[in-house]
Amino acid sequence: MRRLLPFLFLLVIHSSGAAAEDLVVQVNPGQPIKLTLSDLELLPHQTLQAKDHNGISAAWSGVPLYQVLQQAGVSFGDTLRGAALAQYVVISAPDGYRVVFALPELDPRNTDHPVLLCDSMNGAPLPADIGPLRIVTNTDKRHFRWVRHVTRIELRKVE
Ligand SMILES: Nc1nc2c(c(=O)[nH]1)N[C@H]1C(S)=C(S)[C@@H](COP(=O)(O)O)O[C@H]1N2
Ligand SMILES: [Mo]
Repeated sequence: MRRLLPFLFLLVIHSSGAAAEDLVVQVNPGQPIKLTLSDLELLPHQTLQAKDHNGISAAWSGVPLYQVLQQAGVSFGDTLRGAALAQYVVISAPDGYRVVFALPELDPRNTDHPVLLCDSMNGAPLPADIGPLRIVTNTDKRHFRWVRHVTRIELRKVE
């Protein structure tokens, strides 16, 4: 136990310092940026009514993904054409689950259905089994892109 103690101590320091609720946004090439839940709270939110995998309808509120990406320097609008259309966003969670959205799917000039990085449901923070951040969208009939526990958002280019 005496040998273990320093490791346990480090573990505690690590988990408090690393801030599990941090979201990393990586736009390649470039330095990743970190957004805390409070950073996200300050960004513009939208709310949509959507049924979850169990068929239960709720008001999901969050930051549209394109606005999260804008924070990391990605521009939408007239520049989203040509080669820029071959970009995609990888959303990851700590359980290894990953899904992809093509950049044009997120462009508000292209679609009326936002993909939200949700931080609340029915006016309350997301429960621990799905949050603190979850993707919610009405674009899909299936729920496979409703990623729970989102910790990483990465923009990549098709090579
Ligand atoms: N992190 C993570 N998110 C995930 C999954 C997963 O395995 N890991 N499964 C997806 C699939 S396939 C479905 S159908 C829904 C299930 O949503 P629920 O948690 O509300 O039942 O979550 C999606 N989000
Ligand atoms: Mo699923």
